[in-house]
Amino acid sequence: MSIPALADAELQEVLAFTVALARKAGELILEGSAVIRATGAVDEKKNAVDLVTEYDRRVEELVVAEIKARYPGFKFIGEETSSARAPMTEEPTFCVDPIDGTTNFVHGFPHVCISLGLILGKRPVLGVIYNPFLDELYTGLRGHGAFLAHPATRPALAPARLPLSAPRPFPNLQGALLGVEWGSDRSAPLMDKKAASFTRLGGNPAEGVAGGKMAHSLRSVGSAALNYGLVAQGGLDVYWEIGCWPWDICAGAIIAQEAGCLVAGKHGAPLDNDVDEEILWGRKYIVIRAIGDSPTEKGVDAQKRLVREFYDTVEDFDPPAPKA
Ligand code: LIP
Repeated sequence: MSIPALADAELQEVLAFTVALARKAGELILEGSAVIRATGAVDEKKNAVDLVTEYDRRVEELVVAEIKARYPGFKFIGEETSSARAPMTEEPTFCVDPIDGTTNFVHGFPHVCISLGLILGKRPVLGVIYNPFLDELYTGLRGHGAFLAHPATRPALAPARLPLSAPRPFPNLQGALLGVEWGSDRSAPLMDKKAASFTRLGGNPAEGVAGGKMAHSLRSVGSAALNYGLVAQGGLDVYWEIGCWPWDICAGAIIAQEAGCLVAGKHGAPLDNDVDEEILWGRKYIVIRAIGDSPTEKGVDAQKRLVREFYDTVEDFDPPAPKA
């Protein structure tokens, strides 16, 4: 994959800027949380579970203004302002979800973050995810690793490199902890496919679930970006979702790659860990944690085998096209 040069020092500077911006946005998200829960001021986008608040828009406005002031030449893709897919260019492009986990935000469920990714040469190269409720700051920079820090509550603690512990073996899906989401597409055909997928991932084949993998459990955190962070740190083994957008996953993808994860798109697509434009806009996402080499299988081969096994277990479906 060819990525146009942006000097390393420049990227480090962009990372420092992006971290500061994420923390500033985090303050606005915290302020907004109290206001939204007091006023109940929530709007619907495509349906009654696809939510947006005044603070999604205000955080995006803050982010756009700060990026324009500091990097006027950079392009921008954002959840609240980029309704249509524009062709990607080779230029540095911020890809931002101002509040990922809006449903959690509205309910006061504290798994909410801002997700800021930088795309260069049509690939994510830098990612910052910040959950201000739990003070979790995930960062990743191409070639420099991924880290988790707690800047407000534990400022003296050095950021921890991801994954947080040496990659454990991962022989099969049985025994895995899997991140899945219900998403906001709720038609009967899609709900049937999601429910059937979850049943097979968790179900016991010895007790009648045909094709059941009997994973340890399934988790729905409610934020794609935080799911990537959790797989990068090794807390989740796999995260899979259909229906998200580039701004949900861009920052998470580079953080996960830098933590040794395999990041991929739709069923049957190449498993070469190249997060290109097709994957970014493909709306079908899977990421699997780092796996150490075993005497019989290299970690990267185990990742590919398990992604194939996962995709053979779940149902594929196409998310509905957004309303014009
Ligand atoms: C959310 C995702 C979540 C998904 C939701 C939604 P939002 O993003 O991160 O994983 O299940 O449908 O897309 O809308 O909170 O920015």
